[in-house]
Amino acid sequence: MTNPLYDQLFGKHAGKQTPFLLFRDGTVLTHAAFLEQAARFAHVLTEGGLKPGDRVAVQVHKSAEALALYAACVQAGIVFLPLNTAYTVDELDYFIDNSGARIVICDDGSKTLLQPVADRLGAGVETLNADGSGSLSDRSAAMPAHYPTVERSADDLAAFLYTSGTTGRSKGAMLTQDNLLSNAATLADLWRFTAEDVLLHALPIFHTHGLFVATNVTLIAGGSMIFLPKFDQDAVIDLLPKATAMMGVPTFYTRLLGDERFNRELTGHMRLFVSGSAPLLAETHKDFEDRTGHRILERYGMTETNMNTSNPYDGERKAGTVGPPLPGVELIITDPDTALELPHGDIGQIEVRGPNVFKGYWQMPEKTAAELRDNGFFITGDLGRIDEDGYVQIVGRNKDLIISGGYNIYPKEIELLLDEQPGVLESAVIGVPHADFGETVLGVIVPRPGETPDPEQILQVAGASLARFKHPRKLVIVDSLPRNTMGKVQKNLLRDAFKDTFAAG
Ligand code: MCA
Ligand code: AMP
Repeated sequence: MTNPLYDQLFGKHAGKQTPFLLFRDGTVLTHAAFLEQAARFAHVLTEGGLKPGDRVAVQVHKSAEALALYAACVQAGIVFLPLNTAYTVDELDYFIDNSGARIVICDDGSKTLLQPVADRLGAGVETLNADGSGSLSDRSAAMPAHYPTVERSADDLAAFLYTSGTTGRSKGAMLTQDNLLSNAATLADLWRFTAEDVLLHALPIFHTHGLFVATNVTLIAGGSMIFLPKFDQDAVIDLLPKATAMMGVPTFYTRLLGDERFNRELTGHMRLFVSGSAPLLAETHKDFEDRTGHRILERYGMTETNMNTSNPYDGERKAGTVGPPLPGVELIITDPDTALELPHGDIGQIEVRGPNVFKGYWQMPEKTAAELRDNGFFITGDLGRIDEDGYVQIVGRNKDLIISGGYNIYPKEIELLLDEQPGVLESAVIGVPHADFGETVLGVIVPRPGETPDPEQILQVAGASLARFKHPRKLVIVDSLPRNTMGKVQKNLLRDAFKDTFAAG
């Protein structure tokens, strides 16, 4: 085998005239046509001087071509670095610089802003638009539809995904071919994916869930995907009759439950609904079953580890749990202070080890050492327990993280920005319950003595440098922040004080 990830996900479908991507307008892209486009892109990238192991930073809208670019990188041994389309130029500057990406691929609309950043950092720029047009596609048109797959081993890097941290600086999680491949194989088997499956794909493809779980699982099984540019309720309801399975964040399911067209009749033929990326309320699990007769299958993962646990396909899918560890994955509960394993049933920090666990953070050995133990266990930062049936329950987080609609937001990054604003002495950013997004961002500000910060103006400044989903939905001004005897801000008290701010959505 020359390139295990390419061979298992893509190569084995070469020449197949079977449907791979289905679109709302009825268009179908076959496996063969998809792979030919990928091969053409691989030629453009390597003729542009990229070598195996080089990084390509990609901030493009979801499209067949965007996915073909991922396949092209795998085939050419290039490290694929997908970036949230909501990121601002300031945010992208950091990712391009930190990763040392040799080329940036964005849409024509972002090129003017990104070109100077790329020039300063010595990277090239190509464009790829939502409709598949752009300089990358133009250049690819003249390229051969076959590309000699570059040899890679299971331990070679396949992708970087940036994940924020408690210090506010994002870290590039280095994922190997085997991290992705082993997880895709395990999940496809566990969730019984076959070539007959049609996955309704409404997730973004710049994160683990939409790219490595949804797409890789479908590809390894040889199935097809109804490929929606984003979650659009009408489109999902229109197309569900053609699908066999769907994966989503809890917001997808709460939104669908708010629509009376989403009922037993519409979903009766479906084989599977999977949820992850954020906690699914037991209440949503129950409402979903009452409405459709389906029990959502909840699983638990992270950027650094892909998926760790899953409720079973057959057998009890327990609401409020994320199921037992996946085959091949070890999961232990440890004491955060002593790092010792806790007795069965106790609450502690969740640690995982297995072929799914990443190689470390790019050029950050201290951060890697702090989270990835020498014995191979990764400290997830989640708190949980294992119940009497071996199912994992996540009960909280030992890390300061907000999850809004499935997107992760690290308060520190926002606090650093708020603290710099005129009239602000200090700030605390917290997550508070939100009916649609699960949690949303609230900023708490303490003014400098005698000064009156202007929340409107502060929100405007934040808007210029932070992705929209990270913006505080509200800023409140308080006299002081509650602190414990060690001087640490007691965010739990703030969360409690402001828990009803958005309770009604
Ligand atoms: C959009 N907005 C958001 C979010 N999404 N704000 C906070 N949190 C969000 N998640 C902004 C929009 O810019 C817009 O701002 C306003 O909120 C409302 O937009 P709306 O149209 O309602 O939102 P949407 O475009 O429908 O998007 C909501 C969404 C989307 C469908 C839930 O966020 C989504 O697809 N989330 C999935 C994220 C995901 O794939 N996570 C997996 C990460 P304005 O109105 O001001 O313009 S991987 C992971 O976590 C691990 C590994 C795992 O286990 O899977
Ligand atoms: P990310 O940084 O995007 O990799 O997000 C990973 C985090 O999402 C995990 O550490 C958990 O805190 C959270 N997460 C993922 N799936 C679930 C789930 N099913 N239930 C609760 N939290 C989850």
